[in-house]
Amino acid sequence: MNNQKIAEILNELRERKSLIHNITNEVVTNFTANGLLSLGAAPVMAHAKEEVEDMTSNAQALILNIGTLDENKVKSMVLAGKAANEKGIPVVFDPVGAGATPYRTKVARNMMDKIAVTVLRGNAAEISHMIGQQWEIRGVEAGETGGNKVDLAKNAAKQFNTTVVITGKEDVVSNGTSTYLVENGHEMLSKITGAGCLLSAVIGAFISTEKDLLTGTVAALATYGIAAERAMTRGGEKGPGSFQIEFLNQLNNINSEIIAKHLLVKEV
Ligand code: ATP
Ligand code: TZP
Ligand code: MG
Ligand code: MG
Repeated sequence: MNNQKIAEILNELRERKSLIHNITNEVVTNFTANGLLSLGAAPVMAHAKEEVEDMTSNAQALILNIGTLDENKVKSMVLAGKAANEKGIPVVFDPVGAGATPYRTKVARNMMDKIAVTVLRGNAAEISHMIGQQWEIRGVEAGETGGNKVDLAKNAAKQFNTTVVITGKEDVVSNGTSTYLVENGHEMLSKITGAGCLLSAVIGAFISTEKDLLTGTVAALATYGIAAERAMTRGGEKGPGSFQIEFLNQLNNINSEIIAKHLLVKEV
């Protein structure tokens, strides 16, 4: 993975101002929209069953996030997901809290049956519960790591026949055959709500312009992590409140020179 390629994808999504349709949770809606705008994409939030298919059809990526789920939202997600599949629009699925309750786990697994998900992104606990393992989860947060994240990502990618991202201190991306580790990021991201949810939307923005899913996904993770590192030396170190604001600034400011200096990606 080279920094030139990452910069190219970022420039293209900015030029194109990719429209990202989010059906997401009530906690992170505003932060996700602001994060996508800062990066250079165009967010839209819409979840009414009467309009989701039309909205998705006009978008360059669809993000499905079950953070605050209910039956209506789940129905809308399936409708939108099917519309995206028909039109060849990439779908990112964030199974927030899978494993925390049986309902969430069931909905998350059903989603993988009903929709062709392009990229599945979660913390290690969520992904483990999706494939029948039970790593510790507390609400929407992963507990202590319950095993090898590289193996977990590979297994999930094979089982679902898709690209899987597991985030945490290091991020793992696997399609079951090739696997990458992205070491950019900062633990302050775990002190603000929605860091994972916004990342899922950012992955959608990157794969809206890059058809090679491993490349697009790794590019998204590295860009996001480097923006967080930069935020921590420009005011974010004061605490989570300042960090959240400065992180948005750095998603806006990040460019090819900054990426070239800080990129930490390896194939494993
Ligand atoms: P959780 O609720 O368990 O925190 P999440 O859905 O919020 O899960 P994270 O795993 O926190 O998602 O990942 C969101 C972003 O935060 C990713 O870019 C990840 O690399 C980064 N991140 C999380 N924890 C750390 C850490 N300890 N060090 C560096 N980066 C981190
Ligand atoms: N509760 C339901 S959804 C949500 C919370 C706290 C936000 C989760 O965001 P993230 O990105 O997984 O930390
Ligand atoms: Mg987090
Ligand atoms: Mg999450």
